[in-house]
Amino acid sequence: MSDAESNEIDGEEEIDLKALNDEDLAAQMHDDLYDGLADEIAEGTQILLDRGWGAEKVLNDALVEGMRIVGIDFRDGILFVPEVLLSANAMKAGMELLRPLLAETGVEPIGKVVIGTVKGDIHDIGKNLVAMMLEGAGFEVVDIGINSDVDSFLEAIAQHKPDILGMSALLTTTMPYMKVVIDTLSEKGMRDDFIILVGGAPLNEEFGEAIGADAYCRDAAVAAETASHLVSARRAAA
Ligand code: B1M
Repeated sequence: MSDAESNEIDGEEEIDLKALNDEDLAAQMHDDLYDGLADEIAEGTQILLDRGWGAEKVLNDALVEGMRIVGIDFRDGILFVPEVLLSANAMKAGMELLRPLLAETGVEPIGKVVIGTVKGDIHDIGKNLVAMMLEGAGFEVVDIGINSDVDSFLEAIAQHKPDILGMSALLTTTMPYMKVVIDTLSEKGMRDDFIILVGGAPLNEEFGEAIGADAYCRDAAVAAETASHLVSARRAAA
């Protein structure tokens, strides 16, 4: 790295993000996410946008990829909860800048979604991204947050009368709770009142089918596509 790109301040290396080319900047953002540097992530995100990167490219290549690396070291016991919380906070600083771009839509809502992370689970980055992309696809989104139990879902459904119910789970221990919600809806005779979409890193298509969801969505883009497709299909069939 040249002197123009880095300075030594109080023994800490200060990097001029603007002086980096796109590839080095994305790599630097992976490091900054790892180190939980929210200001640097916001700055890097803005620089990439200013250079003409699309919001989805910034999201996937700079932020999600950085979080993937964090996840590996978290799994391997190299990073711990407090450090990963800082990474999550930094990721959110970048996502805040992307939010208006991902959620940009000038049209009337094409449907309503109630979404939440299920009981026992406090991971919300993926859910928040899904909510943003659904908004971008033209849905009105009611986000009921993390650690949501059956009653919270039922309350939100009664209040908002959504077309779609979305559930997120990031832990193998919390994903079975999605079935608890779906079974409760079935018992109450409400299961077919809306489309149910599920997602989260430990899930797969078979799991989605086994618990009686309408679809498993691998990522936020697939969630937005699937939501639009299933809502149109349901309206056409009505
Ligand atoms: Co946690 N954590 N965590 N964690 N954490 C994972 C999930 C883990 C895989 C890490 C690892 O071991 N490699 C592991 C789970 C293992 C397992 O069960 N299979 C794990 C663990 C074990 C834990 C704790 C138990 C650790 C501990 O305390 N010992 C603990 C549990 C807390 C709890 O929930 N009760 C815990 C805590 C935390 C933090 C609080 C520190 C923090 C969360 C902060 C926050 O979310 N605000 C955290 C984080 C950040 C992670 C990792 C590193 C990153 C998750 C993330 O944000 N990914 C994660 C490792 C990993 O996944 N690589 C890990 C980025 C995000 C964009 O992707 O969430 O997958 P993702 O969302 C995607 C798709 O999955 C999909 O679309 C999204 C966008 O494309 N999607 C949906 C998600 N939800 C959807 C819903 C839909 C559709 C699609 O509905 C329609």
